[in-house]
Amino acid sequence: MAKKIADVVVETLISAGVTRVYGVSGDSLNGITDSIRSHSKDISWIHVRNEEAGAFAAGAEAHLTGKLAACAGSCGPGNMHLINGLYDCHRTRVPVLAIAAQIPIRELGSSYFQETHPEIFYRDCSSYCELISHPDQIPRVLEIAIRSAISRNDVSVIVLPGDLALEEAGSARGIPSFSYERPKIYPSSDDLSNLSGALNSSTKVTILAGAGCAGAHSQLMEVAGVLQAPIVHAFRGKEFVEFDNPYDVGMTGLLGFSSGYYSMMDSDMLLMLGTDFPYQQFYPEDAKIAQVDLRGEQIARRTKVDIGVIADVGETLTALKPILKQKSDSRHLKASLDHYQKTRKDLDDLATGEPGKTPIHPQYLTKIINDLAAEDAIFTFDVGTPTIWAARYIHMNGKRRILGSYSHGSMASALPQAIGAQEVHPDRQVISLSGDGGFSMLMGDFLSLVQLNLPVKVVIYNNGALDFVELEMKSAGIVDYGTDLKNPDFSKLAEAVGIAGFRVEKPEDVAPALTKALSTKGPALVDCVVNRQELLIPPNINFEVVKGFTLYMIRAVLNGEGDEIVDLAKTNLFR
Ligand SMILES: Cc1cc2nc3c(=O)[nH]c(=O)nc-3n(C[C@H](O)[C@H](O)[C@H](O)COP(=O)(O)OP(=O)(O)OC[C@H]3O[C@@H](n4cnc5c(N)ncnc54)[C@H](O)[C@@H]3O)c2cc1C
Ligand SMILES: Cc1ncc(C[n+]2csc(CCOP(=O)(O)OP(=O)(O)O)c2C)c(N)n1
Ligand SMILES: [Mg+2]
Repeated sequence: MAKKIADVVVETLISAGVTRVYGVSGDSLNGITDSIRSHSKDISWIHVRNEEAGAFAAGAEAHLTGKLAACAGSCGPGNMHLINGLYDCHRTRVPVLAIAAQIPIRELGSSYFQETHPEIFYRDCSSYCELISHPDQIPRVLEIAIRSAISRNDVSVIVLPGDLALEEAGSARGIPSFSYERPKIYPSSDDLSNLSGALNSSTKVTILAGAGCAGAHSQLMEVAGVLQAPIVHAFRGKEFVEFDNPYDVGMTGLLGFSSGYYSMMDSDMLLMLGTDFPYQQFYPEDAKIAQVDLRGEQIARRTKVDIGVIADVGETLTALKPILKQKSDSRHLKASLDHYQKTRKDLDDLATGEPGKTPIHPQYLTKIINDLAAEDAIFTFDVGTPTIWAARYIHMNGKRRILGSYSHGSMASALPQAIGAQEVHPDRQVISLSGDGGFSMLMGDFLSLVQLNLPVKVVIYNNGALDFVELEMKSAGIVDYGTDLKNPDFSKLAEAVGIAGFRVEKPEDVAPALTKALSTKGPALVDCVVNRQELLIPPNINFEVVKGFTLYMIRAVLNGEGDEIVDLAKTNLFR
């Protein structure tokens, strides 16, 4: 007997190495979920409470493994919930296949109950998105979707009418097999000689290293040594660049370190390696700029580029090293490192907590999390102020991982990404750094920790506000409005759903509560009441400066001090 289309879909997913599909079931998905049930030796249905969480979880899985992950939603509203998570996967460029179930095929075009057109609205957040309208398209269209997701590191969507999924597959094609082997992309000899010539004739080289440096740590250190170049990282590069790095001068950007900013601005040549750091105003205007990226379309996207090299970072650095001249002048490197040390110390000085002295500073909370977390912990962080604290106080060591909604910038990613991370790594410590706004946004999936038996540790930065937005409002010179959060005691909420809960209101309780939470066998939640007004806008950054644009448009670094923002446009280098 011929197989049902749903079975061919599920067997093709298994063949691509997919072991889980995250989603919420529904009539139009019955064929798929039933087939997953009957293939339960090889693949599981991960029942989340909101499809959006499923898409974020699949994205986290793909980020950590580099392999295809999958999520699904039923027709209409069901798959529509996937969209925000899928945008995140698309922007972060991780391979995810989404199955958007569709209403019965013969009803299409009649404004039938729950009718939507996912093949239209998912087009913008995927590189392949097709409606299956004939049994013969399976497995061919699915194979194309999977190959597209894997080779482009992107989202693919198949829109599958529920009735079609139950029909017999018509195609004689067998179940395809897939490979995760990638070609190596080497720089051309002309590009290499241009690049080495420019680097050899520059005296103050700074490297801006991003996520494209994954797997090239040793080559990066060697080349930085030859060039005597400080290394600034873009946030998504943090986990691959920051550790064991004697050239580290921190991150640049609004949430970065002024040392990172100055090191780039004071260079006469900037070497961008595997980065798409998005903020134009943080790039130097006078320096020569070279950019190495696997994808040609990325070159010069953020700043003018003098030398663009389309190649793999690791291969480029390996080929470059023998033709670079060892630099003897290390003044630029030393000045950058000295500045970094000072910035680092200033930030560390803020991460203190004295017994009996409230409020609890979020910096202190994060430092303690960092100190107590496992050597190979996986951290996820919410967009909002937890992003700042994660960037500054969670240290990478080559074994730890850190995930966030880096490019899409969505709230509420931390908990669902933690779900995906814990599914892939059941034995590793997974810690979600959640905002109180972010946590409550997708709070339904807190219940999934119990249902899926996932020992995720959730830490809530409970500042009673959409704090980051307050900061943005103040910087734009408008009165903060609509940012209050009337929160429950989240630890009691945790206890009510069967999760160990700890409430922390005093600095002296931070470490003991975290110690208990981290050693809890199952999931745990720490609700920590932290200071709301940690970052203030100084008088010189006001409406006149920002003119209604976002905080991200100004050339400023949040330094967390009394003056809270370093307005870099007005400050002398290395003052
Ligand atoms: C609230 C908020 C605030 C933020 N503030 C900051 C900030 O202050 N500073 C900051 O840095 N970021 C900040 N970010 C993150 C920022 O938006 C970007 O996502 C981040 O800077 C991008 O990091 P990246 O360049 O390392 O990674 P990506 O954007 O992923 O870029 C990686 C690049 O490397 C290329 N690549 C991949 N593999 C290879 C390879 N093997 N060889 C060559 N090229 C390769 C890719 O094609 C891509 O172009 C913030 C995010 C949020 C949510
Ligand atoms: C889905 C979504 N909605 C709104 C925003 C705008 N936004 C950015 S940060 C933020 C506040 C986050 O609040 P919370 O999670 O409590 O973190 P806090 O900044 O208070 O620490 C908001 C509303 C967003 N980025 N994503
Ligand atoms: Mg908050």
